[in-house]
Amino acid sequence: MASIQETLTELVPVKQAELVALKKEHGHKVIGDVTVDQCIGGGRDIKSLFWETSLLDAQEGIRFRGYSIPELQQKLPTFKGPAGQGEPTPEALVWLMLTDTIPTKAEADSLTHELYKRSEIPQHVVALLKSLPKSLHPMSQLVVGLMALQKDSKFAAAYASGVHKKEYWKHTLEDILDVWAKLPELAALVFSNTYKDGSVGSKDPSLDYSANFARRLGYNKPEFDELMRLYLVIHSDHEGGNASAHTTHLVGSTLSDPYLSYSAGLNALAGPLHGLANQEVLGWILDLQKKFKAEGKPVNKETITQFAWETLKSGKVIPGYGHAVLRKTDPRYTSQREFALKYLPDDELFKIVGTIYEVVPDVLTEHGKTKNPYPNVDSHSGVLLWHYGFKEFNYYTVLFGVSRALGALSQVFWDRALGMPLERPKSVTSKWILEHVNNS
Ligand code: FCX
Repeated sequence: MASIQETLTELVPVKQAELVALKKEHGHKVIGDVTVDQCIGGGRDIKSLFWETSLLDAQEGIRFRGYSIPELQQKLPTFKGPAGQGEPTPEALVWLMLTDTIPTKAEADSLTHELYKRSEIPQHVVALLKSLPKSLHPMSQLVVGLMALQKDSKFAAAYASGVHKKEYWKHTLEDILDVWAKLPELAALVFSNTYKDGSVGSKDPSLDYSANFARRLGYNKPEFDELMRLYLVIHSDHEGGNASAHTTHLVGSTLSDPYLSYSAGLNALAGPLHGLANQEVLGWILDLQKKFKAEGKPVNKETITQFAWETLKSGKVIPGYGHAVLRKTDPRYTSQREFALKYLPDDELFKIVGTIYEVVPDVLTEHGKTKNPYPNVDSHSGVLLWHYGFKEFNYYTVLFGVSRALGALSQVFWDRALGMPLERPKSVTSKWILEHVNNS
């Protein structure tokens, strides 16, 4: 069986030739126009990014290399065996995102092994993380840890020694495998530094990436391992325009190595309109519960509606709802709901999430601003973690950060393998726009 490195060594020249042919044959053709609204409106829908690992449809949601989430659940190998014996593993998804091919169980397992081998964290990084104040947000701690690991970047070392540009992708792949392997370790250290005594649970070479991450965090239940697999799979990639993926790609285009590029992506993920929304959702639900308990009222459709309007009238967003591109319920929300129906149908917070779903789309529609009144991925993830006793919700975005590395860096691999150039779109001033529209 070929390793991931051997498989990619065969594939890279094929994909390079395909891109050369695409440019030669179709390079001059038009795929979109840009309006003034789009230019001053965050670039929505402008087709100007190249992203191979996944594609988002506004109505249907995300597809990874052409496969929807339910299709991944039917086709990708699981921890126990072939597809269908539980949730797919993130290692299997990574194989698919990198190679454009569904892996066999043996191929996915070889990647598990490869990552396990690389997972050790140097002592200077452990000491650095332990020196950080517990009050520093876990996302900031994660970025500090990843930046400190950059000392060992194989790409940066190869570049400094004058390696030929045709070889960049090999050293990039080395770094990417190292970052994927070490991120859960870093994340577990951040967790322990923030909430426990600084020590982490032990890992086990017979387990997969997700179960080992769960053990490091202190969780031993196979059902929680399944949740971790689902979580790491569905948060991994959402095409290229979202802020964390785009930032990683942009910074990588300067030939910053994968440590530097993904640290930048994590900083984007840490914003409340992006990944931080998952902690905001939990906070919103707990505030709602607390308020109505204090007032002696039940949490039901009426009180949730009242709370939603209070949020909107105080000039805040309802976290976990709306999306820049999606225009329907996020399939990542649906897959988490299905998990909850299977494993925790009677959970109190899960029921509240269900009731929120029954009323908030109508509230947002009546409010009349948001283009998409439906829930996104962040509106469900917190209650699943909470159910298993994972209540440190300021930490939730770190889990998102471990997952998003899988997609964003799979694309960085192809960026270097395909020789993608420095990203540098054109900006214009308001004066330029006025002159342009008046003269056309
Ligand atoms: N609650 C209240 N108002 C909302 C809203 C929400 N959930 N979603 C959108 N709006 C508002 C916007 O704030 C904007 O108001 P403005 O005109 O006063 O600036 C208006 O509706 C139009 O926004 P819209 O075009 O629909 O959405 P955007 O593309 O500008 O923004 C996000 C998309 C996701 C940022 C927006 O829906 C939001 O703030 N949602 C809540 C935060 C959240 O859940 N983020 C996570 C998103 C995602 F899943 C992820 O990255 O993790």
